[in-house]
Amino acid sequence: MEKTLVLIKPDAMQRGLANTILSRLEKLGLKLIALKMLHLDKQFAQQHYDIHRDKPFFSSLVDYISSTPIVAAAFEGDKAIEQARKAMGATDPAKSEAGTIRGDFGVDIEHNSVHGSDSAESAEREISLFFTEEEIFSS
Ligand code: IDP
Ligand code: MG
Repeated sequence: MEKTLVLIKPDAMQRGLANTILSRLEKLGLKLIALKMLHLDKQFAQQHYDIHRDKPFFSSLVDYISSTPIVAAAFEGDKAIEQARKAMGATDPAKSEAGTIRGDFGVDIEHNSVHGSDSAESAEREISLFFTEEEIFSS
C-alpha cells in the first residue's frame, strides 16, 4: 500500500484548519497511519526542502515552515500520493480549482496550506525524516 507525507503548514495552523484538512484526506479513503505536532528548526526545514536548496524562494520557505508549530501526518492507501496531491490542488492557490485544499484555503504560492509528497521516493524519505518506525501504524 502506498504511503505519503502530509504537512499542515503554518498559514493553515494559524487559521485552525488542521482538522478540516486531515478530514478531507480521510474522506478520500486514505488511512491515517502517523500523526504529530512539531515546531521545525531551520536545519530540519532545510533537510525537508533540500530539493529546493538552489531555488530563489528557499530561505523564505525555510523561514516560513519553521515559523509556527505544524502538523505532520502520514497516510496510506491506493495511489495515496496522487490522490492526496489531487485533493490539494496546484502549488499556486490562484491556479488551484475550487474544492481543492489549496483552492479553498491557500493564501499565496508560498503560504499554500499543505505539503504532499510528490513521488514514492520522496514519500519514503520524508516519512522517515518525520517519523520513527514505532510511530507509524501501517497495516
Ligand atoms: P508542491 O508543494 O506543490 O510540491 P514545490 O514546487 O515542491 O510545490 O514547492 C515546495 C513549496 O515551496 C510550495 O508548496 C510552496 O510553499 C513553496 N513555493 C513553490 N514555488 C514557490 C515560489 O515561486 N515562490 C515562493 N514559494 C514557492
Ligand atoms: Mg513538492
